[in-house]
Amino acid sequence: MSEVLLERPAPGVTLLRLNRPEARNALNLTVRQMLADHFRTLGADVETRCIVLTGNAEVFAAGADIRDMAEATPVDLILRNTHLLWQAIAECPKPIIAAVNGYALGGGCELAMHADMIVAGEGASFGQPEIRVGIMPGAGGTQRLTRAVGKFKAMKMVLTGQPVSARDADAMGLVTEVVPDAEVEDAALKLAGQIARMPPLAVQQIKEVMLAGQDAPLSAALMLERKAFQLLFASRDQREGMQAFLEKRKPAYEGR
Ligand code: CO8
Repeated sequence: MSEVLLERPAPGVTLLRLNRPEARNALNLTVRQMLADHFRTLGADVETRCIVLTGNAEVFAAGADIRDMAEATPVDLILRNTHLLWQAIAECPKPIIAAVNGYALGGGCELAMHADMIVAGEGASFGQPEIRVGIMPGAGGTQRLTRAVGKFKAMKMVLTGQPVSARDADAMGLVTEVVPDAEVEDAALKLAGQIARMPPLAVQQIKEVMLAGQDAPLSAALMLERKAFQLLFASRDQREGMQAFLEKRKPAYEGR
């Protein structure tokens, strides 16, 4: 069976399920290539309005596959070009929700942080344990984590490798919401369904501006926001959304 399963649980919602339980969903090169391919395809798929990425009830992902790396040389790592695979996820224009049960460690935590929202089960844990196997995070763990939770919390996690609980992750701002373990997938799908019913052009502009704005000076970020805001007034969905409000009816968005 495939190591990444694709399901379409509801209109507009696509679910990607990591499926390597025997290796705790460790992200081997095949899985990372499959994820990149899926995210590239779904980014251009009109039927997909929101993507949910999940693992299983015990583990989201236990990191990069240590067997793939144990004997690797720096040249092997350069030639693998895996940053291009991560980039395919980071550049996906559709909102991504990580639904996390159990461990999200190392590359697994970094994968969750590629998402736009994280729904975590009460028993989930997040960590960057790379230091415990002699290395350091290599897919954004030193950077995305610091941006999410601040230097002082991130340093402790990365320098000790000690994971944090879902509750602590929530308090730090690393997750969107914490729900009972058995409800993680449903909560993520419900959130995805809500987003899937929103006007797609507005969704796309919001994601693009929020992510690009994070890396820009405030003045440039505000300009990006202003331009995107103005651009949406060229869409039929802007007319429809506002007319529907004024006519006290539900909007019927077309995505144009
Ligand atoms: N890689 C390869 N195999 C793994 C991994 C992994 N990351 N994690 C678990 N496995 C395998 C085990 O080797 C074991 O295999 P086998 O049955 O053949 O012996 C099987 O999964 C089950 O593992 P455990 O018996 O350890 O299962 P437990 O439920 O007792 O524990 C844990 C689960 C806590 C998740 C534990 O397996 C663990 O600590 N795993 C390693 C976590 C870790 O160190 N992750 C960081 C990896 S390094 C990394 O992610 C670098 C990212 C860099 C970005 C990528 C740039 C290229």
